[in-house]
Amino acid sequence: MSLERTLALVKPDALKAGYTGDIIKVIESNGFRIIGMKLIHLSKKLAEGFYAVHRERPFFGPLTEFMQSGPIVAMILEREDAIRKWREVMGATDPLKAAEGTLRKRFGSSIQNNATHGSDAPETAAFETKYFFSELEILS
Ligand code: FUP
Repeated sequence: MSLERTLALVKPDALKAGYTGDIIKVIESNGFRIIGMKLIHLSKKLAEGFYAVHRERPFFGPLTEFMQSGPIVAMILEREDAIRKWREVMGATDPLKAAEGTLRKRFGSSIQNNATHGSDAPETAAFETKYFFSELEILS
């Protein structure tokens, strides 16, 4: 299987609580190569653009408000099967339903404040990595 890329975010709740280091440790120990990384504080508009697919959902307003409530860390992760593997490491969207030992179980506190983000398909990974990174910010 060839190398694949996915977008990972440390969301505002996890960064504020000081979990960034623990999350990066888990990323590295699971064989991902971090090929892009930055600290950003999203505006409401940028948070809305990122989650545009959820525009019609009832949680869109609170979710985008949360995503602009504080800084985040954005990363591009590379490994074989990166998209599926990163979602496995994160666990289910709702921390209450996430498996023991997963990041969302360990560091998330609600379905909205769930500590991390990961792309869910190759098309979304392509959109999301471009949303945060230009070519010259990505290691080859
Ligand atoms: P995931 O791919 O696991 O991040 O989950 P979704 O794409 O379904 O949802 C994206 C984000 O919307 C979640 F990370 C958190 C938020 N969300 C809510 O706030 N409430 C919900 O009921 C569902 C999702």
